[in-house]
Amino acid sequence: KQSRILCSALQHLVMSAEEAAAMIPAGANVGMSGFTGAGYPKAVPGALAERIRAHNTAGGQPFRINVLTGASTAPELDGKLAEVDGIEMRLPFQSDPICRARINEGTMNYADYHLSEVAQYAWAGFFGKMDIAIIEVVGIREDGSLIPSSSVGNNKTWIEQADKVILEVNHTQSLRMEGMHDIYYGTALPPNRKPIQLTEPDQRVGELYLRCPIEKVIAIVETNAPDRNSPFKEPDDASRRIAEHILKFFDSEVAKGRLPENLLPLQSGVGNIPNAVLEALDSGDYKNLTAYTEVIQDGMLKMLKSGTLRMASATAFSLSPDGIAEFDKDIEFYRERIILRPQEISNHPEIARRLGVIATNAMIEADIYGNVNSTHIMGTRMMNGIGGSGDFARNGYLSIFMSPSTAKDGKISTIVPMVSHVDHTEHDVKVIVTEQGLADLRGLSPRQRAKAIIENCAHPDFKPMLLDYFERACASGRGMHTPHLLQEALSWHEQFEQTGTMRRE
Ligand code: 0RQ
Repeated sequence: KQSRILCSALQHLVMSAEEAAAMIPAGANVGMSGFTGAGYPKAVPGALAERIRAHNTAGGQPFRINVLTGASTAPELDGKLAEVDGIEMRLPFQSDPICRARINEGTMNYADYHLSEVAQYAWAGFFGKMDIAIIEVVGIREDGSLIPSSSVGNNKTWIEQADKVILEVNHTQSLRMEGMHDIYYGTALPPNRKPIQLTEPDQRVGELYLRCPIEKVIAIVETNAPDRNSPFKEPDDASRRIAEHILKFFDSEVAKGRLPENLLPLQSGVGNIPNAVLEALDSGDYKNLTAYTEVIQDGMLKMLKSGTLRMASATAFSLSPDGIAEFDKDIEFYRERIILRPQEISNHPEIARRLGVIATNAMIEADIYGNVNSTHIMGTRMMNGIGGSGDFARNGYLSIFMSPSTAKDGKISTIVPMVSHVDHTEHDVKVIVTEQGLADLRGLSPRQRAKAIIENCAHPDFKPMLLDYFERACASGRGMHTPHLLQEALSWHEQFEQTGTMRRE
């Protein structure tokens, strides 16, 4: 096995995951690497979970830590720590089923933040002192600097803020990723903040490696495990139709001269619908597109290979097993075309606004006025989190939200009178798309938006109910800017909770 720990001053710190986990005290604030199942520590969190389990079985004060990451991780991290009830506070994003259950049963605190904002809040001390950073890397260089792994996330900030650093050197991650990263060291808190000189998506403004003071490192654990990677489903009919509506919309925006022929930098959320949109773009005539996004999915690799996409900037990969195999096979090709940055830069409002990003994200539900819920099932139960969707929706040039028009076998309408939770307000949402059609909300008043959304996006089974609600709300004559029947506005959700369906037979 080739040594990946070239810094001689650090070599004596190699130890087992159990020995490293023993250095993490109860109550610690722990900043971990990891973003959408990429580049998270694979061994120490599990060893820590075992230690917590043993401690809690023996009784006494419960052993819990606060877990801060880039975004979602994997069963080896979130799953294992949540299973032993080892997490007091989790932020800023998760998608793990056990974590989700803990959050929704009220035994884990969860703070759901815009992903671009986490680093500055950490510097400002909003989360308390950072005790330990646990960071997966590909290798440690002679001078102690670190070759980042398959995600950058908040790693720069965690290393800077933490008193102590535990490194996981993962031999499964390819050393040939060296050179893909761009770690920007120019950020500061107000009033010392300066413009970020990034005016094109493919510009480099930072350094190839993570700086890490040698004296902070307390342990190094060598691992050999792949990133979590779930296979993509083939796009279903609804996703395909959503993608077709979006493509037609792009074509018409280009024809009207409102978008350039190679569009504007794309941000694409994770999941099957955003992936279907990428596939549709790839099968169309577009060439030389760019992406300024958070996550590189399989669809983007294919687009880079076909030339549809010229380059992609992100903070992490989120690939299927096939996607990883393809990436490994041809890293030299992808290294020329992909830049991985800290999430404060990949999701930076200043840059999303300057570049004019086209944001395409999935949603849980939208209301007739264009407010969007991305996070809460029936207004109370956390699904994943807002992630980066707000960073891009608020600041992008176009913000597009997408969902099938119904959920749960048609029992739920995803277009409702009033959203049961708001993540993206009517002021941030420009376009809503379902398999039924696309509503372009730009330049419309709330009542005009309601007509466009009901007409174009609602499922035919729910359209008459929505029209009836809207017409009666207008007839009430109370507030004609955004007419509502307040007693009834959330009655669809309430009925679902009571009966298991929003339908009225
Ligand atoms: O339930 O899991 O029980 O089958 O919600 O829905 O349709 O499979 O869609 O996986 O793409 O997730 C918005 C959650 C969509 C995701 C959301 C139920 C549905 C299913 C999942 P089951 P689908 P997806 C970039 C940007 C916020 C973060 C973001 C998300 C489950 O896209 O987390 O955008 N977005 N980040 O049945 C009740 C409804 C429902 C519903 C769907 N109206 N009511 N249940 N479901 N609509 C990435 C990062 O930020 C890192």
